[in-house]
Amino acid sequence: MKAYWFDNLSGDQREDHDSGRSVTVADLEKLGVLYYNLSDVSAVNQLASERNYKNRDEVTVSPKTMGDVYESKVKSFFSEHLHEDEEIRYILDGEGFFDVRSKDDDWIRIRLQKDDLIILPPGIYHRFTTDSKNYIKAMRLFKEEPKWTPLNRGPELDENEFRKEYVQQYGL
Ligand code: KMT
Ligand code: NI
Repeated sequence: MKAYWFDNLSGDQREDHDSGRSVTVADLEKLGVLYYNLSDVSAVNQLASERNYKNRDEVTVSPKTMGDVYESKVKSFFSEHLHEDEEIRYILDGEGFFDVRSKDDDWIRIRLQKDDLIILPPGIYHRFTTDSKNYIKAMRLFKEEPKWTPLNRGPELDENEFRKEYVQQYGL
């Protein structure tokens, strides 16, 4: 895992976009973003059961597994959105970037690789992309009644109760 401020330069979303200014795990925690490095799936199972996760799947995001829809999938993952439930991703192979919005609405880029696990709180604006190697395999964990549909950012989302709760809890 490596977290840093996104450079906001134009260019392919899959490039590093590293401004050179790093962000710590403690900084991420202040946004409600939790990071773990877990090499053993039994530790993932324990975390999942503590947080009442009941379902999971595995997805491989790559041209090989997705064929023609790969490029459009990668673009759709990269549209800024939130969920009304936690988002847990455990990286099994490859690499990718989760970008999350800071308190000042800037982007923090989080590079994840094998054994990295991230928990994004409900209501945080974020987006995802593969890196220039175009390959990531991840476990996605869901609660019993998942409400993890991406809600794309727009003015009306300021009124969303999960967004309001997030803003209130983390003092944005
Ligand atoms: C997400 O939340 O955008 C995804 O699930 C992307 C694939 S998982 C790395
Ligand atoms: Ni998401």
